[in-house]
Parts: sequence; structure tokens; C-alpha cells
Amino acid sequence: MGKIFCLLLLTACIALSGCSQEEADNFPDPDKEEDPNGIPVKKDDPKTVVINSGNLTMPGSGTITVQYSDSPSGNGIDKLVDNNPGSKFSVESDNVWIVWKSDEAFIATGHFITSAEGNPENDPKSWNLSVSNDSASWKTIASSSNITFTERKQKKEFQFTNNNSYKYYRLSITANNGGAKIEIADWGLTKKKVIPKSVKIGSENTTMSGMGTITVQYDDSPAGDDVDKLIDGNADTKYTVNYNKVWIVWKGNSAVELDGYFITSSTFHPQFDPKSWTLSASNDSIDWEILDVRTDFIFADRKEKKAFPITDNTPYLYFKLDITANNGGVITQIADWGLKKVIKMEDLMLLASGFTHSTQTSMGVHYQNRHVTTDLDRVWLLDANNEPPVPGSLNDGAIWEELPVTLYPFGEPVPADVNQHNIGDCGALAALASMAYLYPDFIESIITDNGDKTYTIDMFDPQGKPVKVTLSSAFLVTKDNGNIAAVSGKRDQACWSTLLEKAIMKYNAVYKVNTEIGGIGSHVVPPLFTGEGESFGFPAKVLNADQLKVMVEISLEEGRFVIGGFNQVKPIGNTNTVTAHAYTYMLSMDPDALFSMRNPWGGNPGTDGKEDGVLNIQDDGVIPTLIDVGVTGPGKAAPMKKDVKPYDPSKYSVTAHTMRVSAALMESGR
Ligand SMILES: [Ca+2]
Ligand SMILES: [Ca+2]
Repeated sequence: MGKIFCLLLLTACIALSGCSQEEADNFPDPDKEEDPNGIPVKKDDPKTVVINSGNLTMPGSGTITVQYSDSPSGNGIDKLVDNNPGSKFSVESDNVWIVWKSDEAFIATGHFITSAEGNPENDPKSWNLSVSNDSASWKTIASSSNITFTERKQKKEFQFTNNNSYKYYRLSITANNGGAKIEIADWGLTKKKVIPKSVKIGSENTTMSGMGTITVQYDDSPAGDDVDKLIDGNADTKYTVNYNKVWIVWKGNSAVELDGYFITSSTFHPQFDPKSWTLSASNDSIDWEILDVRTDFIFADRKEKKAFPITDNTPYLYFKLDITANNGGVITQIADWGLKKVIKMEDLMLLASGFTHSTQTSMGVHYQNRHVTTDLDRVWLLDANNEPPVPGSLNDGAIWEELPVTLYPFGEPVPADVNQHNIGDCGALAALASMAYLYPDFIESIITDNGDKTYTIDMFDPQGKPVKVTLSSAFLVTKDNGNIAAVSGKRDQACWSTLLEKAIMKYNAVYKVNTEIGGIGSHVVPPLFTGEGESFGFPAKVLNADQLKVMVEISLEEGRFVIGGFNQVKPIGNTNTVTAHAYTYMLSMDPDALFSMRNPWGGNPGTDGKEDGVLNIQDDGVIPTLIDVGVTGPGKAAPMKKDVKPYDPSKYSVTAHTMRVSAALMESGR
């Protein structure tokens, strides 16, 4: 039967080059039987006519092919489909096959035959209707036998059950009423009637992120593959339409500004994927604004969720996805379609918690009702000879020892200057790295090099009043091997971060607000230097991945310190997340990542420090659900904000990518 296909292709090519009729040989008939009397059977001599327009018995244009080419002039095969009972097709045979090849596959659920003027003996009596999409494999979907037409020009209709689109419909007449010919006035196929179908979506938990109504062009999707599967956010379920094109309209209960939309390919065959489509929007379903057009788009994978951005942020009630072509299949399947609303900070703030605003002190609730600075305090804090106590968490394993100071190893303060060793103050260090990321100039502005190996740091007391803290060049080193135990630069040198960490310890000695720097909360650290302690946060799972991204980006844009962590140990890239640990949020160099989170260890478990502890967080459905975020205002640093850029750790790599953090901290995760 491959020959038929070749022939039809050939015919189609000829039709394209201008001919509308073509005759051909060797068009075999599967239903033909050998003549039992040995009389030579009539040789196949198919004839094909292209039917482009006009009054048709068929639902659309196509080509019609008949088994024999010897119809008398004026009674050709074109007369069979001209929707004129006064004209007839005639052939000198008592059996014949006729193939209608539709330009567009369609679902036929019936056909009709109209008897011709002339001798009733030439009426068809028995026939089979079969279908195909490739003209190679055929399936019989309807049969009629011993049909009698009682009148001339009598139209008889025959219904059958069919839910699939086909391009080829073959009528094989196996018997006539005893005459020498077959004569038919008209033959036509009737397309299944489908009407649009609307489904109300009442749950917020759909890919449309809201409530509304979805309307689809056709109401005949197969059971289990209905439109609810299009918006369930489950790539394993699919929406199927029995057509190669379809439109779908979403009407939200309120107008939304769209940031983008996505389409997920189904689990099944790529030829059923949408290939070309238009997304348009409207507020009255009359005037439509085109938001996005895709042509010849190919999904690279099964269950591939592909996002498409939208630049028109006008609020709209209606969104229409008009699939104008699929990948060649007779049906179309989509796993999911979803709309991505513009995420607004004000909406996210409704989900925030843990506000630390205080009416008493600009430093925030944590610093309320604390020790008020005395003159003696000021004197003690200004004297570099006064060293703070060694943090209890070091278990007397460290002592103060004078070390050379390189204030800015990379020329200005950078997050890479924050490398934790033995002190469990990840909250403070993640905050310092955030300060270096957003406000390097501010850090330089609060550190005064006194030129005598002492440094004075500008800080704020619990009432938010300026207080100066002067430090010697003595820093904590481990008792056993003399290595630096305090935070350090990449070459284990004391630097600005070492000074600010020590300033917090010295501050604690007087104010006893954060008596143990180990375990200090990240949101109480910036106010010590910026004078402002307004913060809020989001526990894990409050924000989804897209919302987290917006929260981080806007917060950084607005110059806020963003610190947070993971609530579970999970694999991420070639390492693991660390729990009970603070990370610094930054913009990522990876365009596919939501954002970066930098580990103050300057590395991550099981890796070296080449990436400076930076994790690029992907929307993998797992990691973002483990993330919490704390956001603290910039206070007095605000005027000195630098442009926020993606953090490039490779700029700060050094020859020895050692991990500096102590084994004990790596164990406890601080
Ligand atoms: Ca006719
Ligand atoms: Ca689905």
C-alpha cells in the first residue's frame, strides 16, 4: 500500500505545479476479489482530482481519487462531491473504491450517498467506509449492505461512532443493484459537531494562580485527558484534543498583570506537541491584544516546562492560547498551560512575618530596654588595650595574638573576604558578606586606620546613638597551632571582616545584648553598623520559587541585606546544603538560577573553596522549598549603595582553594 502513498504524494506535487487532474497506473485495491469465472478483472487505473473550493459535500478541500479513469465525459469523479444531486459520477464496473484525502484531518461521524438520475440497477448496494492517516494502514469504521434507494436523487445518511481525526476516507463499493455500472449523484462526509466547553476553576491551586473559568474549543476530549489536566500543574497528566489545532481561553475572576506563561510538553509523542501558537489577551473577549507569537517551536524533551516572558503588563481578564499548528499529529496534547502573574512586593509583604520594627529604638525590638551607654563605657570601648572575652563557644581553645592586617585584600571590601574558621557566628558573617556585596564604600567609611596598628569602628549603641569602638591588631588564634580562629580573608590574613567581627565581640562586652557571638541572629548584626534594625522574614515554603526570586531581587535592588538558609540537608550540585547555617543572598551569574546563596565558610561541604561558597539555586522543585529568608533594612548605609550585580566568585579565587572552617563547625553547621 506504500505505492498509494507515493502516488498520492506524486499527485499532490503535480497539483502544486498547476495541474488539477492526473491519471496514474498500478493503484491496487485491498478489497478487490479475483473474478471466480476467470474473466480478466478490470485493471486499476486510478484518477485523482484536486477539489479546492466550490460547493462541496466534504467539510473542506482535498483530493478525490477513484479506482478507474474511464468515467464518461461529464460524469467524472468531481461530480461525486459537487453537492449537486443533478450531476452524477459514473463508472463501468459493479465495484469501485473512492478515496477522499482531506487537506485537514477531521473527525467524521457520518456520511451520505445520494442516488443518481438513471437506472436504479446502477445504484450502489453494499459498501465499506475505511479510514487512514497515512494511506498505508486502513481501518474499516462503517459498513452498509443491501441498501435500496427507493427514489432518484434520494439522499441517505449513515451515522457511525468515531472520535479520531483522519485525513483519508475510503468508500469501497462492493456491490451494486445488478447493473453494469455504478452511478452516484453525491457522496459526502459529515464532520463531528463539537461545541466549546467551559469549566469553572474554583481552587487557587492551579497553574493559573487564581480562580476563573477555562473554555476550550472542543467538548470531545477523551475521558481522563480533559481540560482539567491542562491546569493541574502535573506534567504526568495531559490534555488531549482530537484536532491538530485548538484555542483555549482563560477568564480570571479578576484582571491580572501577566509576567509570562508556560507550556509543558506531554509525556506522549512529540508529533502531538503544539508547534505554533499565539497568546492574546482581552478585557471584553471582543478586542484581543496579541501578547506573544511562537512559530515552529520544538520542545526538546518530554514533560519540558517552557516559560515565555510577556512584556505587556496591562491587567487583563481574558487570556487566549490559540494553537495554530502542532508537530504533525492528528491530535494535540499538552501536559500543562499556566499563567505567571507579575509578582508584586506589596503582595509578598502580606506573607511576611517576624517584623522587628520598634517604636523605642531604631535598632529594632531586639535592642529595646538595653543598657544605656555611660561615659565610662565610651572610654573603655575607645581603648584598644581592652580586649573582649574569648567567646565561650571556643571552649578556651583560642587566645588573642597580634597579627598583620591587610584591610582590603582585593582593593575594596568583597564577600570573598569573609571566610569562617572556628567561631560559630555564621549569622554575623553572612550579614558582613552582604554588607560587602551591597555597601563596600560604607564598610570603608566606618573603619578608621589609626596608623598605629589600631582601628576605630563606627557603631551604634542599643538606643541607636553613635559609639566608637577601637580595636588592637590582636585577633583570636587557636591555642594548639596558632592558626587564625577568627574570620579571615582568602589568604588567612586579618582584614576588615576580622575587625568588624571583633568589634561585635567588644560591643557585647559592654552591652551584653548578644553576649555570645556564636549563634548570633543575622538580622541583629547590620544595625550595629547601620543604626537601623527593621527586618522581616519568610519561613520555608511561604514563598514559592518565583516569589523567592522576586523577594531577593527587589530587596537587593532596594539595598536590603538578605540572609537565610536551608531547613534540610539535601544534595545540591556537587555538595550539600547545610542546616542551622546562614547564607548571603546575591544575584547569580547563572541566568537560569533563581539567585545565589553564599556560604560564609567560603566553601561548601565536600568541595574546595574555588566557588567561594556560592550555590546557584535552581528552581528544581526541591531546594527552593527548604529556603527561608530574612531581610534587614540598610539604615545609614543606604546612600552608599552600589549597583547590584551578579556575584562572580571566580574573580576572587586564590591558588589554594582550602576550606578554612573548623571541623567542629562543619559538623554543627554554624
Ligand atoms: Ca453530483
Ligand atoms: Ca497536567
